Amino acid sequence: MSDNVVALGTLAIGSKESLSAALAAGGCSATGSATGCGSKEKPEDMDPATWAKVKDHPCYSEEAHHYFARMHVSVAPACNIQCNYCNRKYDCSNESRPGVVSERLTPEEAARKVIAVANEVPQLSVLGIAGPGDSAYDWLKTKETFRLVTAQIPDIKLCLSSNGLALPDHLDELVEMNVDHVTITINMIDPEVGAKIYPWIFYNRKRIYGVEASRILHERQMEALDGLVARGILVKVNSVLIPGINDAHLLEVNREVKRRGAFLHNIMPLISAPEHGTHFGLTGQRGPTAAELLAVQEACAGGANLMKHCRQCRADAVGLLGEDRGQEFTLDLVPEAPVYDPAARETYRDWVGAEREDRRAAAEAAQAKTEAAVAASSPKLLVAVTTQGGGRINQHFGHATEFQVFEVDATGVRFAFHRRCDNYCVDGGGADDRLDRVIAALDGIDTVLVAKIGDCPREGLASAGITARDSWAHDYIEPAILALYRERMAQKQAITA
Ligand code: CLF
Ligand code: SF4
Repeated sequence: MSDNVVALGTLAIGSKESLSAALAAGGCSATGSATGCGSKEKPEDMDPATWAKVKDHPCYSEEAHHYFARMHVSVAPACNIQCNYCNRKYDCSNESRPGVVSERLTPEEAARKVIAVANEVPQLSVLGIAGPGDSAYDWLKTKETFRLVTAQIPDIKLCLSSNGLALPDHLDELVEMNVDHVTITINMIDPEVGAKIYPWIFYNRKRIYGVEASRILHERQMEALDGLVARGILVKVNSVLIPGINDAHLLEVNREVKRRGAFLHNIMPLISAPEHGTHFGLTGQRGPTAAELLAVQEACAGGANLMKHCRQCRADAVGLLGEDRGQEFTLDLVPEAPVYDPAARETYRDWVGAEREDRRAAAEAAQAKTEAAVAASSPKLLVAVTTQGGGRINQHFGHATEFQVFEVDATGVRFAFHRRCDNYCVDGGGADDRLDRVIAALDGIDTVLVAKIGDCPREGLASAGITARDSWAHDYIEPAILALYRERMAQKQAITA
């Protein structure tokens, strides 16, 4: 196994007590990337049927992605459209960052891999097909993969991502297959805008170009969205934000998909570089800055619910969002004929149920305390945390390759965004150039909460105006941030008094 593994992903499944202890401990023995985010969806926020569908899905519930993992199997290489941000040699940009998939799988190979992962990764709750082409166009492979897997792991959630063109042909089959979650990538509702993103589509055995191609794509996407919503399937809409092409237009997309019943809207930044070999990469079309992405997301407030914890996964990603354990489960590493053993996943689920309740209760108590102590008009703070899952501050500063950033004010704690960077600590020691990059990644952040940090990086951060604290090491994220907030507001009050 790779050593670049989130500790949560490598929990040995023993008793519930040992799981709690392992998660709370975190610490030096654990290396790798952080995951998690801070949604406050609760059972009472939605109807029971919807809650049952989202509560264990790491993409549809921000809270769930502290606890649950997805895996993608790359069984669908064929695609029926051309996006200017894709060159087909790479993962589907619908659901992944550019990077070739390690291997393309047959449905039988995919099922073998899923069973092997389910035996090793108790957090696994979702099987997704997100390319590297289009899952609805390469339908027979998608369908056969789902059939083979659910025959052995009936409780796994099935999820697919598509450009939408072929989706209307499979709506009833999706219901029959118990697919609860479908993502459609919708970058436009105006074909004139679409013509700048899609040079052609392949539809009804013909290649169609220009505005006409985008008009058909748009109509099929809307037909798919309406048909899925009518059948009770949760639809997430992914939109790639392309500066100068659809940035302002995405507000209209957001309003339209909300009107039609999309459950979530995920506005993702275009990833574009000449070395990707895409049309946009080669013609200098840039992706948005973090501020531009945030501005579009903020402009969409009040429209369709926004997903902010997307990690733009590879089409063969395995693990919690933000981690990539795919290389641990290549075909040459998994058993020839694994037999599924449900024990680990069942034990894990029982434990997570209790842990989530505990965390929610702690967050609610901390919120009540904050409202009693802090004026409603108190300013907002941005606080970063290092976490390796479980909703806790359980990662050392030097190991973090990602910071979860939360905004906090008197009304509560909300996940805001994540920032990636290289981990500061390499081979047991810190690296100055890496600290500079971490400081750049933490630009605008008031305080970073960590499980542990050395004097050197603490001082380096302080000189850049960022406070590092390990006072809430291994605690739940929300109560810790609220405790910090109360402390800071009390200090502020003392200064002004
Ligand atoms: Fe995969 Fe997509 Fe299903 Fe999730 S990913 S098919 S909905 S199981 Fe998730 Fe990855 Fe973002 Fe996609 S973080 S790229 S939204
Ligand atoms: Fe590439 Fe996906 Fe677009 Fe097809 S739908 S061209 S695979 S990004």
